[in-house]
This record gives sequence, C-alpha cells and structure tokens, in this order.
Amino acid sequence: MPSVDGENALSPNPSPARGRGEQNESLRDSHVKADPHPASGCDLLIVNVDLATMSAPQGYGEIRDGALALSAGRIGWVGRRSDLPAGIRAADTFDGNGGWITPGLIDCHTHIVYAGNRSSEFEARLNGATYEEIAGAGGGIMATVRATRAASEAQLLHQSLPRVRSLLAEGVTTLEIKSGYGLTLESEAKMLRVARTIGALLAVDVKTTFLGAHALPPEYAGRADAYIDAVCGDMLPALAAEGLVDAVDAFCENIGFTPAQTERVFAAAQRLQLPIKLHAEQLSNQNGAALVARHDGLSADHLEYLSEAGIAAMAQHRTVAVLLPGAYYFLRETRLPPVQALREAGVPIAIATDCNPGTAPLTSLLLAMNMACTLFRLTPQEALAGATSIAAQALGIASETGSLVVGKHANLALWDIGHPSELSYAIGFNPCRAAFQRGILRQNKPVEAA
Ligand code: DI6
Ligand code: FE
Repeated sequence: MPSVDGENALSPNPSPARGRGEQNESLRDSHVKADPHPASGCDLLIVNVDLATMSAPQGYGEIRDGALALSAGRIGWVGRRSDLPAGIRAADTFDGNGGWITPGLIDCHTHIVYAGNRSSEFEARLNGATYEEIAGAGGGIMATVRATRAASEAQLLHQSLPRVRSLLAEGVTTLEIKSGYGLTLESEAKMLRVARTIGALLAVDVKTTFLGAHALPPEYAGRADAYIDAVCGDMLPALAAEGLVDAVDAFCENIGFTPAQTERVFAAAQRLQLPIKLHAEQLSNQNGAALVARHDGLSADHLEYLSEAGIAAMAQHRTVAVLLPGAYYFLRETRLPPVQALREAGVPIAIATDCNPGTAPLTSLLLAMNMACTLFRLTPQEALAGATSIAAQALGIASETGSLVVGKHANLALWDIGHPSELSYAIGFNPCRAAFQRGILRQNKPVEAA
C-alpha cells in the first residue's frame, strides 16, 4: 500500500486552519488520491464488521461484511470483504467480532475546559431562586470565570480530563474546545493550552476555538466596545501567534455582544485567515446566523430563534447549523430550532453537546444524538451524520475525517450494535467497544462472550 503522506505519527494538533479551515487543499487532494487498490501491504486489516461509512449525503452508507485497510494512520481501502484486492497483505488483522464500525464521533461544539461547577446554582433554582437573584449574588457565567481564572493550568487540566474521557468512551475521536471563561489574555491562553494538552495526553484530535467574546468581564463593565478592542487588537493576535487558535467564535445575543461587535471580531479573525463560527439565535433573533453566513463562516450554532432570512443565508453560503439539544433540554427551552425548514433548504445539520457548566453539563454525545431525535425530531441517520460527517464540516475538516473514505484519517468507532439507529435510540447506554485514533486502537471494553 502506498504511503498516503508523511504525517504518519499521531499528531493531534495539526497546523492552524486557514480560510474555511480547508487549508492545503492541493496537499489534501493528494491524500485523497491514495491508491484505492493497494497492491501489497497495510498496517492493519479490519474484518468481520459491518460499516456505516457516512460518506454520502443520504443514508448510512451501509456495507455489510465490510473490510477496512489502514495504513500510516489513514484509511487505505474500504469496501466489502469479498471485494478485497487479491494478494493484500496486512501486518496485523483485527477481528471486529460482528460489530459495526462508524466514523469516530465528532463533538463540534464544547466548552469542556472550565473549573468548578454550578450544581449549587442548579439546586438553588430548583428551590425557587430566580436567575436574576443568582446573577446578582455573583453566580452564573461569572462564577465560572472566577473559578477558571483562579485555577492553575494543572488544576484546570485535572478537572477537565474526566469530562473528555467520558466523551472518548463513546467513540469520540475529535472534539472542539472553546475558550471563553478566562476573558483576559492570560487566562484565555491558559484554557487554550489546556485544550492542546488534552489532545496530546489523551491522543484525541482537538480543534480549539477562541471565544473571547463570550461575556463581558467585570473589569470592562459598561465598556463592551473597549473589551472588543482588546479581543480583536490584543488577545486574538497574541493567541493566534502562539498557535492556540484554530477558529474564532462569539456570543451574539442581547445578553452577549451586538451584531456590530460580532462583526468586528469576524474582521479580526479574517485578517488572520482564521475560520469563524457563531453562537447565534439561542435566546433571541439577532440575525447572527445571516451575519456569520455572509462572512462565509463554518457554522451557526444553537438557532432556536433562527428566522427564514437566516435559513436562506445559511443555505446560500453552505453554513452548517449546529444544534445543541442538551442546552435546550437543560434550560427547559420551549422554542424549537426550525429543523424542517433547515432540511428543506438543504442546510447541513450537526449535533453537539455544548458541554458547559451553566446550560449543558452534558458529557455524552450519544445522549445529545438521542435528544436531537426525541426533542428536535431528527432521524437517527441525521443524528449520526450530525455527529460525524457534518460535524467535520462544522469544523472545516471534512476532507480529513468524519466519514469512512480512502485517504481520510483512520478515526473509527466500533460498536456492539445490530444497526446504527441504536446509537440514537438507547438512552444512557454505551455500546462502544473500541475506537481507532489515526489507526491506533483504543480498547474501551472487552468483547462479550457470545
Ligand atoms: N451559550 C450558552 O449556552 C453558554 N454560553 C453561550 O454562549 C452558557 C455558558 C454558561 O452559562 O457558562
Ligand atoms: Fe456554546
């Protein structure tokens, strides 16, 4: 089998994305053209599995009794076992024991690095306290900002790792991690360094997103524009120069930042050729989705209050809609994102956990998929696409991962299921037996005796 490229070692932190995150397109194309009919050997041949390739816009891309050949951390061959090229030699063979292989899951929207938690706030609310009372007492998002600023880098890492491990146990091979609980250069850098360390320590692919425009820090009370000056002029350039930023996000909301302030953040990102995304239309319609679409952003996320004009702009610019049913559930939101209109307009829909201490203390992407079906009426097929191929699009890495296609990273999840619809159907059950991260096996569970 030909070597598909020189990037054969597991390197969880590839160089920062450019443009829409699809940098080095010509280089990538050379990967994709890796010989689909390897004449000789590969590192690992996986057999005795059914495959959900998720490689077409519709359907699971099912291949019964399939096979996958992995070489140098990438997929070298995929198809029916009976079609395996004669004479293929593998250094090793992996028996999938009749399980299903899907692309490794991708959690494309998380705030998983933070210190402390807000369970006391949760309890106080259930005892009758109002959100205003809690915020007035210094709670809410600022409580997490204080805890995150006060934590050392080691403490922040130590507190975040178990949450990431929970995702990994469910076959997640790529996750996005946002900053946004530091709100100073120093503490935003600390969060993003922790995100990079998580990628290296747990051997998972991490994409970092700078969310300096998440909330107004108390030092800037009443001076939001001055804070945006600091975000655009000081924080973002310094963090990008350190290689800590793969994308840029903002919270465009009446309790966040205005469209005009958001647009300044986008301009700063685009000066640095960084892709953008946006928390848009979560609590009100600010026309944020149309704004990020017009700037050729990767995704607009949340979208409960998305308008028809927003949908049209997203469809026109192929902006991914990232739906976050965990936040909808936890906030007991009643306004649904316009799923049917998004579908009809052909807007790609991704699903993510939004893991954060305030509105979605959720570390299960499978549960987010189930909620996407039960609460938002996605089909199980749409939910799986939303957590694989379309999630990759939302991160600008669809040419590298998210489906079982020759040349892409061998990021795979192996499940003890009879059909992939079970992944969205079960509640609180984890059938993930193993995962492959760039071709390297991560065993999650022993094989059950038949
Ligand atoms: N939207 C959310 O739901 C979270 N951030 C955001 O922009 C809330 C974050 C928190 O409450 O800690
Ligand atoms: Fe979020």
